Amino acid sequence: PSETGRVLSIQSHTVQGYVGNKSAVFPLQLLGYDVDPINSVQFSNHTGYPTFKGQVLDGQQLCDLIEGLEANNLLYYTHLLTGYIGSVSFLNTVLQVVDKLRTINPKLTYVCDPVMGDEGKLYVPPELVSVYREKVVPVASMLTPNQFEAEQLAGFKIDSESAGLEACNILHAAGPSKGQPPEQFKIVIPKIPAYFTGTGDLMTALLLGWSNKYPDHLDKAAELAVSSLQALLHRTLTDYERVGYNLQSSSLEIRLIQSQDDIRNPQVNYKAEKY
Ligand code: PLP
Ligand code: PXL
Repeated sequence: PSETGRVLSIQSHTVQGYVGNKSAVFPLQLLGYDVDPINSVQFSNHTGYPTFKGQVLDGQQLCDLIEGLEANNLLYYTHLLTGYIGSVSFLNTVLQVVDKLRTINPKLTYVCDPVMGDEGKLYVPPELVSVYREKVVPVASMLTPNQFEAEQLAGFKIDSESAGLEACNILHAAGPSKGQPPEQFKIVIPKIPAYFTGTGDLMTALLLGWSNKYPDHLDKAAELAVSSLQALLHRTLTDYERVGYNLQSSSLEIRLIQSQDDIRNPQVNYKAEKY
């Protein structure tokens, strides 16, 4: 494995529970990264609860933080990681941050989770979709869309495995390393009959962490990330079941801290099959 890095992570903060930076920072630190979190919001809890309270950072406030770092020569990062972004103006500011970080480190890896929605529904303003498609996809080094998000970005319905592969080809060709031949593989994961929050944020962080350690073996990196995540999901499920919780009644808070050994040293139980 090669050297670890310095990650700027622009994501949500929740006081209670694990989404956004609360899901991403600790695992990246466990994998040996220096992580500098910018909290794009600070909420009491995630938005899946009946209510939440808190503050939202605007694009100017993000610029202020970046300027402060720049003024002290503290803007050297190997990786930028972004997750849920709630407005076009904030996303446009993030795009300026990508440019600025790349003037300081042209090799900066931008890992983008293009959070837009799930199960056929958008949960961000619809104007964000074209910004992700037209401006973010071309500059992102790694994208982690779910099926719905891949459909939004590729522009067609994914109703088969071959349509999924085609969407990946289209997104890859629109990205910054279009010259490289895309490598495709799949990992089969049994569906767990429960809802979790923060898992996508954790998955993207783990993919960043492991793909940087094994840059020429994305299949191995994905096996490690998926294996950690599945171990954590099974622990979460078991813990809730032990106290007799109704798994369908709301989404489960992931057992992140309790899963630190599975993050540091995952046992690979899920293997990638090459196409
Ligand atoms: N990736 C994997 C392998 C998962 O198991 C999960 C959820 O459990 C996710 C990603 C999260 O998906 P989403 O981004 O749709 O929340
Ligand atoms: O996991 C994505 C996410 C990010 N940020 C906030 C959230 C959620 C999911 O609920 O509430 C504030």
